[in-house]
Amino acid sequence: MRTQVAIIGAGPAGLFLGHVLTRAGIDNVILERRDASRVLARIRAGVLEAGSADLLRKHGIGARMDAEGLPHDGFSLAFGGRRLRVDLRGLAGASVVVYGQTEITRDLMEARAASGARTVYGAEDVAIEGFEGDAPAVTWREGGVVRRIGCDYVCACDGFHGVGRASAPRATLREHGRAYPFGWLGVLVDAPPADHELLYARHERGFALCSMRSATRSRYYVQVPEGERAQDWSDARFFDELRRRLPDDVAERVTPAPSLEKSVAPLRSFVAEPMRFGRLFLAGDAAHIVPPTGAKGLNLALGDVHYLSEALIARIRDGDETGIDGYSAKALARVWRAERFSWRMTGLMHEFPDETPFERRMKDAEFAELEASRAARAALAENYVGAPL
Ligand code: FAS
Ligand code: PHB
Repeated sequence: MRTQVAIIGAGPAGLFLGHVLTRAGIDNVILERRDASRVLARIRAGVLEAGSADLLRKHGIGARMDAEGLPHDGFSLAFGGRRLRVDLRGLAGASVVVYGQTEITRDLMEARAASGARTVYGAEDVAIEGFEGDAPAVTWREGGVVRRIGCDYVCACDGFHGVGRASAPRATLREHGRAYPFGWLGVLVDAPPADHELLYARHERGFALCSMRSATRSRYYVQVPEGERAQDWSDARFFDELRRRLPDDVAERVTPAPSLEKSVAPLRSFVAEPMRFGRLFLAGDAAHIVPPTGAKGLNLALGDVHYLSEALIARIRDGDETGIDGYSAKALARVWRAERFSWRMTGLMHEFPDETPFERRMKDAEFAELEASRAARAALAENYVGAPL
């Protein structure tokens, strides 16, 4: 078998890349380890930057987002009994769209099925070969049979634990990052949100986040110690802890309901450099991870795909190599800016077990700075709505 671009991973990065390449007439095959229902069952990101929403519209995949997504002009921070609204529209001239990653994945899966482009679900033991030469190939096991597909380029959109970064030459690959001593326990419930906008709350018991998926479906998170297991948390225990961390008026508006999904996400900051190794490219979580406090993970993945798809189209269609030669540096510039913002928001809003009294006072002072300075709030707003592509 042969294709022009082999894509590993059918999460949002892989599906969006396949979508854009197919619309450009470039043949591509996606190889996904899990089945489609497992991919759709994951509850992940909820906030789209304005630039990401524009990307989806530009590539004809934004109709349901525009019909069902919730535009948000701001969000709030709660801190030591005080509350501060960050006016995104007024401070940064842009909004964000609340539209679940699951829905984007569903829209992309439907578009791909309609296009007839090939996706192999249940592809086991995917391996990449020859990417340092000019004839790369990908192999996998399907129904016990080893398959092989030759290609011109391989794009690893296979997440943090994927085979793409693991295949990169150790002598070239540089990895940076840290794990945080806590995670996020998240629940999804069919109940109206506690508020019409998102609320990020810092409390001495730990961080909490009130988010949503629609006017009737809410998404809540509480910070939990690393290693915590979702099965150790009943719904009642979760909502009791959530309410203890929220301002009283918000806590009263939280409507407990049976959890449709409950999971713990470990938090880490991570960047792999470079994002290109010969004819192998990394995109999305395969190359970088941010703590979800800044709502950047999915948006970075879509931004990588924007740069990578433009580069591959220019190379394959016009023989122009400047895009693929510049992909890694261009994507990483945006990645590092989001990494810093996500790391800073995580530091400000979470309780760290080994925090000193001085560090706590520095956080109090940073919140006071946000209250006192429009410029400080504008800088936060600019980062939250996202850097221009
Ligand atoms: P993904 O991990 O989504 O997709 C990679 C795909 O590759 C998967 O389908 C996987 O099955 C497949 N794959 C892996 N290895 C493979 C192999 N060897 N062969 C074939 N296929 C393989 N971001 C936010 O903004 N807000 C959040 O609240 C948030 N919560 C998150 C919670 C969790 C538990 C995780 C892990 C991430 C969360 N993120 C969040 C970040 C998340 O949204 C990612 O940024 C987003 O899924 C990135 O998309 P992809 O790069 O496509 O990676
Ligand atoms: C979500 O709704 O899942 C969500 C929203 C904002 C974040 C993280 C997660 O920063």
